[in-house]
Amino acid sequence: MYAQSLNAKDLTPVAAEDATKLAVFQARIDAEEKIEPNDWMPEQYRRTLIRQISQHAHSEVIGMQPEGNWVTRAPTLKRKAQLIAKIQDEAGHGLYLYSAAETLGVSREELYEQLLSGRAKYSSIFNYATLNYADMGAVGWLVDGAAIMNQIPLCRCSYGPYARAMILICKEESFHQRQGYDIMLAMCRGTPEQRAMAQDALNRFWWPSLMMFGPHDSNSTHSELSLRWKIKRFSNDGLRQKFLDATVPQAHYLGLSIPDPDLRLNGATGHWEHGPIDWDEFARVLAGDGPCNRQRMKHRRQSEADGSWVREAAADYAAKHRRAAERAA
Ligand code: BYC
Repeated sequence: MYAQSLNAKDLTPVAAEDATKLAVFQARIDAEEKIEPNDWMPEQYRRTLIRQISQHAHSEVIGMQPEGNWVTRAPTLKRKAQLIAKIQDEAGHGLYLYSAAETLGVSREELYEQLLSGRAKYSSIFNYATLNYADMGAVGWLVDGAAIMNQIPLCRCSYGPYARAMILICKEESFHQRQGYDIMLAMCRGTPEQRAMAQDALNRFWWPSLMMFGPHDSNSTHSELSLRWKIKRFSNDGLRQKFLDATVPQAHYLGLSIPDPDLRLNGATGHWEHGPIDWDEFARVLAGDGPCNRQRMKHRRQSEADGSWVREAAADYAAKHRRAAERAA
């Protein structure tokens, strides 16, 4: 079962919160204080964070796959080393984020189970195929570019462990974005064939990158509460706009054209405006029917199974040392 339509939301009803505690909590948020694991927090705040942080962690883990596809075929030693470093960073981001989620009282095993059973979501973008090496450029430039736009404000998230994890993650994402743009630049300065590959990669990754920011604000179920609690600092559309304004000039500098006939600069506002996003495609990908959903989950489950002997050996080794320490005590 590969659908992401079923998700790992905790559906047990949330009991009414104590009004006084809620008011004190909101005052702390409004005063920009960080909420820490042992502080009182509304149950809905805890659940929202577990949902968002774990989806984010799963995205980092699944996000290694489209790039892993190109490690052996990256054109030079430098490009291979960069790609391996980037993939390794993403594994690290996943681990930081699972740790941040654990501070909210959920176990890592539970979160893994939600991903492997298909109940948890991960970012829609990782269900698209990486068909040629220029896709490594487009992923770095656009996907990591969109990720940074979304994640820099998360460094100011009201929940301390998530906000602190995001600081290192954003620094590394910034390197990822630059290496992606560097690939695009090299290809756009290369042969006509390389230039065509870069344009093709942009054509395929443009719209899925805009979708990464989530549904329009009018259809975003969680934004209102997440903004009030300063989990999110900007709305989905607000961040999509920032991404558009930053990225369109970068595409022009590369000499590439954005695959959107309705794209226009609004002279009055100074902002770029995009054409309609295909939300049916977004819904299909979230429902498990994107180009690579099945492959991504199959691969993830296989890796989990292949690695089980390592986990068992590590657990046995830890138990042996625990027993030895108990005997010596
Ligand atoms: N894909 O009410 P909304 C990365 C879901 S970057 C799948 O607006 P929210 C990386 C949403 O979960 C990518 N699902 O939700 C980069 C909700 O469903 P549920 C990861 C999506 O949470 C490079 C429903 O739609 N980044 O890791 O307020 C290399 C309604 O949406 C998507 C993060 O996770 C989507 N694109 O806002 C490697 C950043 N968009 O849960 C790795 C942290 C929406 O009700 N996350 N949905 O079933 C966030 O900032 C927010 O969760 C979002 C969505 C802006 C993504």
